[in-house]
Amino acid sequence: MGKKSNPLTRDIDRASAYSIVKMLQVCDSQMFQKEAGTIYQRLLSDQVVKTLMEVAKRVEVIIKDPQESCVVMSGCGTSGRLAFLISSGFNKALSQLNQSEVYSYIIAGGDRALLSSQEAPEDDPRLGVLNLKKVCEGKKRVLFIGISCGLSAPFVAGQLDFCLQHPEVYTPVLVGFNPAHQARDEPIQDCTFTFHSVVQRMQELAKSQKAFLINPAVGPEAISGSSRMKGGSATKILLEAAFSAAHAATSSNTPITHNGVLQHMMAYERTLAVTYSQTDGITTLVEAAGQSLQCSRHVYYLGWGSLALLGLIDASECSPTFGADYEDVRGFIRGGYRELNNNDGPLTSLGPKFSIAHEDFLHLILPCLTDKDTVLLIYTHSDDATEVGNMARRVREKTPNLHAVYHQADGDTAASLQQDDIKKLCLSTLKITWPQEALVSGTLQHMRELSTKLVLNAVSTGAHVLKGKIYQNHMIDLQVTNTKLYRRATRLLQKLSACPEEKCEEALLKAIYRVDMLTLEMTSSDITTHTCFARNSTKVVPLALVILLTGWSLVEAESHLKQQPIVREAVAQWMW
Ligand code: S6P
Repeated sequence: MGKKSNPLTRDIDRASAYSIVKMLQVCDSQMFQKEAGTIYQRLLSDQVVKTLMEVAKRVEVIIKDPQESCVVMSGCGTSGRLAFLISSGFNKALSQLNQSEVYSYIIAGGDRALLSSQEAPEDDPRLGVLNLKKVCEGKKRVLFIGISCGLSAPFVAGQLDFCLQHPEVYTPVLVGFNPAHQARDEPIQDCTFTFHSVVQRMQELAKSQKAFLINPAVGPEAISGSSRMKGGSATKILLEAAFSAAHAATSSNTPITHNGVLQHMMAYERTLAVTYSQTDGITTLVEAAGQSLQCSRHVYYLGWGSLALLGLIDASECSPTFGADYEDVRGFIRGGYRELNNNDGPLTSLGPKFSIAHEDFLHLILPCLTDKDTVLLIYTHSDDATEVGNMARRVREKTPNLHAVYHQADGDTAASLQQDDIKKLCLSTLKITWPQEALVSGTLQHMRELSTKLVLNAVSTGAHVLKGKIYQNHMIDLQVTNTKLYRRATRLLQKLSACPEEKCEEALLKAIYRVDMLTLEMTSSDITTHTCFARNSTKVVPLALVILLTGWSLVEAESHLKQQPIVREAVAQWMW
């Protein structure tokens, strides 16, 4: 998944909002493509389902012995955010049954990374191990689930290596979306292992079920490397299928079966169909958000319950993915940190981007809201409709550019009366109706969450594409703040300029250090030093590309880029 660009979206940068949504639909449906014709496992492959069953059995044992054991999920960026979302949901489900919570999450960079981009800790395997030891203190049995979509994060590799060294306590599971042989083989500073070598050791142990690998192919991302999209969705699908089976086994004595796990996963396939059957509604949202971003205004997600979390997550990903400012797309959750219930509690003191409650929106944002901003209400029929209505009215006083994403259960007429009032206040309402059977099978929440994720990913991706942030299907203005991103930037420069690797890296360094002549100190520093320095530089990759294509000096390149900040146009102009 990591390095390939998806041929389906090669021209996404020049597509209309409607075509963008259609392309995303085709990309997402690749997740459920069957194995035929490929040698790689897919999401619904027998082997994947079998492994999920084994993992579910381990989780079942842990739920029955919560004092001495736990399930830990860990990842960087989106993978860590998904670890948080999933652990929150399943812990809540356990509490509702008066059972002890068994799930914990680790996100590289700590809780601040749930809401902001912290790319550097991804490179630190030791930090991963420290975090893991802390979470597992006193536990005798730990099911560790490391999530790295590209099988690449050193933070996770360190944790898996630690588990492999302590098999008496830890059983490692790896979730990712690359074939094992494509795991990253780049040396990790001060370590004897690479991600690839860890995967090889796990493959050996997997034969005796002492380790588990869950790595189906899901097809390349619509925007190259944007694993927040399919990577995140597939992570959610796989882990929820396994945990749901474990919960059903403990609470209602339903045995963990192949068919049970498969059926749960297929409910997500239906989720895609239900969601994308609303292409027109999603297109309207993409257009509205695109227009807001195009005129440097903002998009706000106001959500209730766990769906609000998906808004927070989607918004926080815009800055690392599109080089956006945190104010461009923002999420707010009813109940703020109380509802979030994260490890470290309220993070408000860390700065304005950590204000996430609806009250914060009312105090900080509402007074300056204009009709160029787009506001999205995200809620379900079980949320307090009076409250949603009040919020809608407050927003409506400032702007008509208010939209709703509303999930209702089939045949739920009681809720629809109040819903009508809200609908009248909104410019558009994306109404997603779920069949009653989803209510019964307990998959409703998971389906609504995935559906919301797909819609919001489409809105923020589509809006940034319309803003001109993408070239073909590559994000050019990516941050270069860890080794993965540094390598990606170099590859991208090679691809777009056709210059040799060495020259591309040289241009990249010039743009990072903002000089025309690199000093020996700069060229002899390691990648970590470069990526640390790059934290304070902007437009690094576009600048490097302009330098490569035109031979201009840094100052010249900077001034041209200022005149034409839309990277798509800028690049097109220099390339032909
Ligand atoms: C990707 C996102 C990143 C990744 C992170 C972890 O859209 O912006 O933050 O989630 O780099 O990647 P991986 O491959 O280890 O899951």
